[in-house]
Amino acid sequence: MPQDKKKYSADQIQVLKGLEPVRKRPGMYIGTTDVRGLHHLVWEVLDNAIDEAMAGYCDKIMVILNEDGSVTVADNGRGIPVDKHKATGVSALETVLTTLHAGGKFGGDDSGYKVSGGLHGVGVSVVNALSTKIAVEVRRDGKVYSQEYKIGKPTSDIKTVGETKATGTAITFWPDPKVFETIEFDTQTIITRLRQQAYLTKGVVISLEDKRSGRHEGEVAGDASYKYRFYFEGGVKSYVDHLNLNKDAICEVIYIEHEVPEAKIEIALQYTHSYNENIITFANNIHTLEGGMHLTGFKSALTRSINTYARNKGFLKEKDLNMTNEDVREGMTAIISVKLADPQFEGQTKSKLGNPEIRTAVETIFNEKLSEYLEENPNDAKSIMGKGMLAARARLASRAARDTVLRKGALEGMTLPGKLADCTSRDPKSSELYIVEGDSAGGSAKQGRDRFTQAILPLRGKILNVEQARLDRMLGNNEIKSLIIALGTGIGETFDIERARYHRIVIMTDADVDGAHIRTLLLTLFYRYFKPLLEAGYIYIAQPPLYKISKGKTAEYAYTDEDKEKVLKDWGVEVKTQEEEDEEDDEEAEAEGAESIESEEKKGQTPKKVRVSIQRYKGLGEMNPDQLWETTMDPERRTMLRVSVEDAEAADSIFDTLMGSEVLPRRKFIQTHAKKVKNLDI
Ligand code: 0RA
Repeated sequence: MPQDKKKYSADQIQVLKGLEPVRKRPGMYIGTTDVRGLHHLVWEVLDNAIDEAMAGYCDKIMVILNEDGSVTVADNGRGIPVDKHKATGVSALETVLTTLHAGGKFGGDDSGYKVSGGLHGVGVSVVNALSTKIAVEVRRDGKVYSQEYKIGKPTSDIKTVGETKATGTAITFWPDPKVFETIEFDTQTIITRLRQQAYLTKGVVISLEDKRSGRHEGEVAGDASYKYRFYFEGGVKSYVDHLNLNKDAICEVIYIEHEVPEAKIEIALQYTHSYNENIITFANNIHTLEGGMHLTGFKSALTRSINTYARNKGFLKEKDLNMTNEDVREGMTAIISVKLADPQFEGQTKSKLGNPEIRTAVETIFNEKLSEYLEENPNDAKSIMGKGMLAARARLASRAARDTVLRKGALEGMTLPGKLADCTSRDPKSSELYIVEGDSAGGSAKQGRDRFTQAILPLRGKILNVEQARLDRMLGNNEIKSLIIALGTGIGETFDIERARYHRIVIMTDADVDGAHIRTLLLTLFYRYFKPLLEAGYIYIAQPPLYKISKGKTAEYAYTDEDKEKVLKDWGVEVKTQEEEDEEDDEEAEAEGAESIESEEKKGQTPKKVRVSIQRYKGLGEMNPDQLWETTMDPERRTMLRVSVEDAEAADSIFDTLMGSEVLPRRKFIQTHAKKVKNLDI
C-alpha cells in the first residue's frame, strides 16, 4: 500500500495517534463500557445534530436502530463541509471524525450555543474510535457525499455518490463488541432521551425508528419497524404538562422565554396539590443534576417575588413572617433551561452550572416575569399564595414532630435494627446491603448469602403501603427507620455519605405488582432523601431469574422470556403453544407449577424423548437459599442493574400516581407499567 502511505500526511498520522488513547481507555471518554457507555455513543452523535438545530439550521432529526445492530443519526442541517482545508489538506468532515473535541470548533460561527463540547462533549471522533465502522453521508452543494471509517481511520476518500437538492448529515456507526460489554441498544432509554431533547429544542421533530426484529410483542413477521415521533411546540412548557399529567394542578403552567446577551433562558413552572417539589434544570440541553447558578437565581427570585406579592396584596399581614424558600416550592414542578455560549460545568459529577453571570440573569428575568404574571392572573396568584402559606403553617406545626425524626443524632444514636442480618466486614467498599421484600425471601437470602460481605434487611411489604402520605411521614415508619439506620449516613441536614455502611445497596423485590410498588417507593425515598447515594452509583436492583429450565440433572436459569426461548432452542426443544399443549391431554400429570415439554432430540437416528420442565418463579420466596445465591446474589454470576439519578427521578414522577387515593387506577398503572418500572436499568 505505498500509495496510501503517501496520501497520509504528517498531520493525519498525528490525528490517528490522537484517537489511540480512546481505544486504550474508553472509560475516560464515555464514562463506562457497559450499556450506559454504549448509549453514550448515540448521545454524542445526537448532540451534534441538536447543535445544528439550536443554531437554527435543522428541524428534523431521525434516529434509526438498524437491523444489523448499527445506529443511524440523520439530520436536515447544513451538512458537514467536505472540501479540503487548504492548510491541512484535510476536510472538515474528516477533522470532525478523527480529532478529539473537534466538533465544537467547526460549528461555523462561534456565537452559537452548543450541546456538544459541554459536559459529554468528547465529539464524534470518540464514537469513531469505538466503532468497527462508521459510514457518513453528507448532502450539500447539490451532491451526496459518502465516506467510511474503520476504528477511527478513513478507509476511503470522500466519494460523490449522487445528486440532491437536500442538505443534511447522516452518520451510521457499528459499536465495537470488543469494547462494549453489550452492543444491544435499549429502545426505552433512547425514547426517554429523544423525548427530553425534543422538549428542550422546541419545534424540532425528533423521530426514532426501530428496525430490529423480534423485540415487539405481538409483532407480525415483516413488520419490524416501530416509529416514534417527538415534537413539542411548547418546549419546556410541554415538559411540565407531561410531568404533571397525573397531578392535580392549581394554576396554569407559567412560561417564560427570554434572551439576554449572556444567555437564552426558558422556564416553565406549575403548582399542583402534591407536596413535593420537582425542579429539573438544564444548561445547553445537558441535565444539570447538581443544579448550579441558574437554579440559585431561580430560587431567590421565586421566594422574593412571591413574598413581595403576598405583602403588597395583604395575604401576609404585618405580624406574619415571610414564606421560606421551601414553603414557596412545595408542590411545584419546574423546568429551567438555559443556553449559553461557554457553560462551565463543576461539581462532583461535573453537572453543576458554574457561570456566575447566569445567576443574576435568571434572577432578574424570572423575578420580573413572575411578578408580572401574578399581577395579571389574580386567580392563579391567589392559589399560589394559599399553597405557600399553607406550607408555612404546616411547617411550623409539624416542625416538632419532624424534629424528633430528623434531629441531629436521633437516628444515628440508635442501635442497628434487630431485623438486620449484618455482614462481618466493616469495610463499606466491600459491603453490600440487600433490601429484601418479605420475611420468607429475607430468610432465604440470609441463609444463602456470603456473610462476610452481604447484609440482609427484610422489609415487610404492606407496611410500606403508606398511601397519600407525605414522604416525610414515611420517615416515621419503623421499616423505613430501620433502613435509614442500617444505611448509616443519617438523613437531612446531618446526611454524610462518608458514613455509608455499604457501597452497594441492592433492592431485591418480587417480579410482580407489589414488588414493582415497593421498588418504586424505595427509589423515590432514595431520590428525595439520599440523592448522593444515587449519584455515587451505590443503588442497585437485583435481577432474579424468571424461570428455571431443567432437563435431567442439568438446569439453566432464564432471566427473560427471550432467555427462556434461547435455552429451549439450544437444547433442541420444540416449543409448543398453549393450545397444542392442551390438546395433548394424554400427557403425564405435570408437577405443580411446572410446565413440561417433551422433545425429540435429533441426535443420531433414533429419536429419544427428553423431559424438560420449566418452573416459573412467582416470587423470591420460591427459591431456596442455594438457588437465590447462585442466580441473584453471587457476585461472580449475578447481574445487577445500577440505578441512575434519572431512573429514580422517573420513579419519583410516577410516585404520585402510585400513592394516590384511588386504589383501582393505581393497580392498573402498576400492572401496565410493571415491566417499564422493572427495566429502570439505564
Ligand atoms: C461543521 C461546519 C458546519 C456544520 C457542521 C460542522 C455540522 C456538523 C454536524 C454533525 C451532525 N450534523 C451536523 N451538521 C452540521 C457549518 C457548515 C456551513 O457553514 O455551511
